[in-house]
Amino acid sequence: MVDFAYVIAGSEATGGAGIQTDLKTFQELDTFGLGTITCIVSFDPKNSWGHRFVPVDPDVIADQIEAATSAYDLDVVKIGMLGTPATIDVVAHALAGQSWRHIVLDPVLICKGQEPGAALDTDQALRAQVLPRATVVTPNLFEAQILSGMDAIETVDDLAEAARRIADQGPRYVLAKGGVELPGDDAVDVLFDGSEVTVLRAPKIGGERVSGAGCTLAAALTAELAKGSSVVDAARRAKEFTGAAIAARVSGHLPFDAVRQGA
Ligand code: PXL
Repeated sequence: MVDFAYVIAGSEATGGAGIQTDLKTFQELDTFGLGTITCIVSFDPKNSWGHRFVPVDPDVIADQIEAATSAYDLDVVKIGMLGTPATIDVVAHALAGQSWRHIVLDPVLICKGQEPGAALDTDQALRAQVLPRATVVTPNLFEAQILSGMDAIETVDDLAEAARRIADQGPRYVLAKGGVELPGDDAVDVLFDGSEVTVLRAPKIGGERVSGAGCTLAAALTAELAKGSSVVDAARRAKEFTGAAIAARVSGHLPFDAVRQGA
C-alpha cells in the first residue's frame, strides 16, 4: 500500500525551503509525494540574498491541482507559501471542492520581496479563506504573534495562549513553534487540540534559525498524517525528523544554513 502526501507551496530555488524541502521530506518518510507550485522564489545574491518573487498564473495553479486531485484520491494536503490574494482564492476554492482528512497549513505570512501593502492583503486573505479550513496550523513565533494578535510571546505559557487564540479562528489543532526564539536550552513547541496543551521539547541545536526547518516540520507532520498517525504522534515524529535535518544542515554561500533531510 502507498500513502500519498500532497503539497501546495512555492519553489525556493536554492533547495533549502519550499516545495523542494517538502518533497524531500515526503520521500524520506516513505510516502508518494506530489506537489503544486504556487510561486517561484529566487534569492538574489547581488542584493544581499533578498527574495525575488514571481507568482504562478492562477489558472496554471488550478490546472496543477486538477491534475493531482484527479490522478489520485488525495485526502491529506500541506499548504505552504501562497503569496498573493489571487493564489489564495484559487487554492481556497480548490480545497472546498473535495473533503480532506487533514489540511496542514504552514502560515508563511511574509516574503521580503513583496511590497508591504500587498503582503498585508495576502495575510488577510490567508486568515479569512484558508486558516478556517485548516485542521492543523503550524505557526512559528512571529506568525503566532500576528495570528493571535498578542503583543508579545515570551514564555511557553504565552505560546500556549497564542495557540488557543488561533484555534478560536477555526483550525482544530495548533502546533505553535517556539524554536530557538524562546529563551532556554530546549526548542519548545506546543500542540493545542481544542482542549489540552501538549508541550513538545527537544534540546536546541545551535542558536541560529536554519532555513527550511518550518517547512520540514509541517511536511513531516503531513507525511505522518498521510500514513494514518494521530496528530500528537505525527507532531512528535515530525519534531524528531526536523531535529535530525537541522543537525545534518548544509552550508554554502548563503548567509544561513539549510536543513538536510534523511542524512
Ligand atoms: O521558509 C519559508 C518559505 C516557504 N516557502 C518558500 C520560501 C520560503 C522562504 O524563503 O521561499 C517558497
